[in-house]
Amino acid sequence: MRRLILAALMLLASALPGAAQNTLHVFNWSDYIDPYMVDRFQRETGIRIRYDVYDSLETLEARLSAGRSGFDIIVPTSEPTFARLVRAGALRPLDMSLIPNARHLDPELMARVAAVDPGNRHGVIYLWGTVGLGIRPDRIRALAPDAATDSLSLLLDPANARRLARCGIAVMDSATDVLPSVLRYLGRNPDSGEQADLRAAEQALLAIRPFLRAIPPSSAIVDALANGEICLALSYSGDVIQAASRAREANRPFEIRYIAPREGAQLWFDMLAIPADAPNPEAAHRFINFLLQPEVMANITNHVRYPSAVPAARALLSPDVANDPSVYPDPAALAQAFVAGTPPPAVERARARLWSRFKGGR
Ligand code: N2P
Repeated sequence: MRRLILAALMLLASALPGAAQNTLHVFNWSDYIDPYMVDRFQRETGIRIRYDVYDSLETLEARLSAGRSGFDIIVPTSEPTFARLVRAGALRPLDMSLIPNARHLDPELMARVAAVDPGNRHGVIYLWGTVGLGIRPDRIRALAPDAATDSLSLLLDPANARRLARCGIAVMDSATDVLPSVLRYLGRNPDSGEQADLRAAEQALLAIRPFLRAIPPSSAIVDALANGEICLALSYSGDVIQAASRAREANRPFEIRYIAPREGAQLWFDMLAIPADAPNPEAAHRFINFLLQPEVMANITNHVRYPSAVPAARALLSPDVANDPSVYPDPAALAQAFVAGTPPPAVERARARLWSRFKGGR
């Protein structure tokens, strides 16, 4: 009898618009939204957002593979993570009738991610960007005056790294988002799983390892650059541009600049997606639809300095963001850019091992 009453009560609770029904659990990259937009969604809908962050695809994948994540919204990069989730059936197909604002999306950009998600059924682009260098031009001019500042050689030529070690160098902690750029710099296939290529990448990384101050989570690089603790970093475009604006706001006596390497920057697209087992898919759809409003997207880009896939948002940006040439990469940089693929599991494991040897400096 007790058990029956309990079952009846539970049934009742799930039918009521109770706590679980009214909560949306978001798992997003750090520094990747305008917090006022989170508040606004909560106020407009009465849905409470529980917001957690990660700062690498490795962390996101680990949390998801543990199972039953409880997340309603995740923001995986189209390749490799989103592609893997689509293939594994781990995402819920989107109900486009609940996302009328998807009409604002740039069809050309959406076509690019359809390569891994036929028909764009499981995700829409949130923000996009590149992987490149954050630099402090004043320190680099002083310590390595002859070094090219538009090339990954600033970091990966050991002669440069040796000279710049004094002002602080950091490489974000992510095999997935660093190795493709290293391979590309070496003139190799960025997706390669060939032993010879991986060995070459490892050697290149080990050769600069003694000169690195840190291999921190990507989220730590923003402040380290803005505070002047480091003068060179490999990280995500918008994170560096956020650092530049934080340095300006704090009246630092130096400038931070973002460099998309001339060897070709890795271009990536981050997707809004709903896990197949999301507890609150209805709220997740509402959130996606909310985010895709041009005015909301403009606020987000103003705040995080990453471009969106909503062209109408561009006219609504604040002038300093709209006029910053590094926020929306110019056509020349885009033509040079490459998109990384989705390495098979064995290659992924070899890369992870390479990365831990690099971190350990052996
Ligand atoms: C934000 C990181 C950007 C996402 N801190 C990289 N795909």
